[in-house]
Amino acid sequence: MTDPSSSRTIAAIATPPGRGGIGIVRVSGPLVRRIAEAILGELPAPRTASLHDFRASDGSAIDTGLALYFPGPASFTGEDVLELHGHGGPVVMDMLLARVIELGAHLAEPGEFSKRAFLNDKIDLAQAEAIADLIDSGSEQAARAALRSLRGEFSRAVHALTEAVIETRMHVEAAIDFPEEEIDFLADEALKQRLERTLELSAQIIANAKQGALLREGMTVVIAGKPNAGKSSLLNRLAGYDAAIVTDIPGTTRDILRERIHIDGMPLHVLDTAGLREQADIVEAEGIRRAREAMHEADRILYVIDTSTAPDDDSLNAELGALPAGVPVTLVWNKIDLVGAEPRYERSSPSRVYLSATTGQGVDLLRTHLKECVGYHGPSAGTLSARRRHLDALARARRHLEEAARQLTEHRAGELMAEELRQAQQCLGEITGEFTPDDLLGRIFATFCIGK
Ligand SMILES: Nc1nc2c(ncn2[C@@H]2O[C@H](COP(=O)(O)OP(=O)(O)OP(=O)(O)O)[C@@H](O)[C@H]2O)c(=O)[nH]1
Ligand SMILES: [Mg+2]
Repeated sequence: MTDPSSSRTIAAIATPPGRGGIGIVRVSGPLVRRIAEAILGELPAPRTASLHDFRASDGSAIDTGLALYFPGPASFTGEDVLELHGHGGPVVMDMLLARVIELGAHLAEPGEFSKRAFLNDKIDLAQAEAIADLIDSGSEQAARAALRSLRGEFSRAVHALTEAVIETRMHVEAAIDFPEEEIDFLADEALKQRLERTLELSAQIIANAKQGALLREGMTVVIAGKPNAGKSSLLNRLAGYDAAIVTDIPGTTRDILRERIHIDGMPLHVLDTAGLREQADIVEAEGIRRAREAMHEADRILYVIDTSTAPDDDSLNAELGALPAGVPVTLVWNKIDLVGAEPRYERSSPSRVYLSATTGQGVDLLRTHLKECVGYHGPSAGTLSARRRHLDALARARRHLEEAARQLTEHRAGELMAEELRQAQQCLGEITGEFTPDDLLGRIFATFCIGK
């Protein structure tokens, strides 16, 4: 992969704007040696910090600080890199950057350092994204997951899966090349087992990556239930202020209310919705339609039940049966204060939390539960930072693998199976950047900040 702009030398202030003890200007590209000689009077020894005056064109000192020189390819970008560690004042930093530009460097675009590292094969795409995620992480757990991905754990998992797909593909394609034996090859139990193992591996990676994506982006939780169950009260309790209108009139909430909240630093999108019922006027009916739509997109549904008027098992099962399949549900038994019950958390399937939105009893149990759902606490050693983009590619890869399995078991169709496997491999390549279209690359790096 080549990038015509990579012959340019780029520079940026790598530290955040504002005032600080130290500010760093980072330079990468072929002009680094000349720039170092002009500003420092010499090329510093590689990878060794040395104290220098940073000189303007007239020889006067702009600042004094440490210089670090990393000759390519053993540098972050793979090119010659120079770091000038000066004092972190906006004016000094701007003067130093202007001096570097004067010597022929160009202002770096957002993410351009990481992009060069990617184009020069220093890191793959998933690792480049992990850098941005590490810097942006909103919690310790998210940071740890990002670091694991940055160190290549996620990429290695994806590579292992890719290898498994390639091996299966080779097996199938060999069978196609020997048509007289094709049937035997495809009937081979070993092939079926290999495909099953590949599917298992993909399920495992998807589970770990999903956790990571939830940590990074926050899961979306939809509060649903019958009118008056206390959904809006629960939203207000979680948000910590009166975000939604609460009345004792069933059908109070019509539009969807969205709140972004944090539970001990874990981001969460909470949606309050219109109560689900059959008889409703036009406005409420539209609200209910939107509620159902939101539930489909949710990572989890909090299904609120009024404990004081609790439905019997059959009607509750009917209510739950009407929820979208495949979205995990937590049963929130609300209003325990009315029946004098104690707060309780049952890690059953589905999980149940007994609480009172009005008094706040048991709401901490719900918070604990939500954290557990994301693996926010407890063992999260396998969690890898991942983005929706990765999950999407993994899900597509899995669909192709499942289709390949179907072609094998139902039709013994070697050619079609090989094609599905090829497409699965392609999807996995998008994650690490082997098969990522240029415009997508551009978009990914553009979301980075300058100096990364
Ligand atoms: N005692 C008690 N009352 C509650 C509790 N939660 C909600 N309520 C009351 O139940 C009524 C309905 O509460 P809302 O939060 O508006 O219920 P909702 O589910 O949003 O209702 P709709 O928007 O109409 O679907 C209000 O009078 C609340 O004060 C609770 O935990 N205990
Ligand atoms: Mg409401």
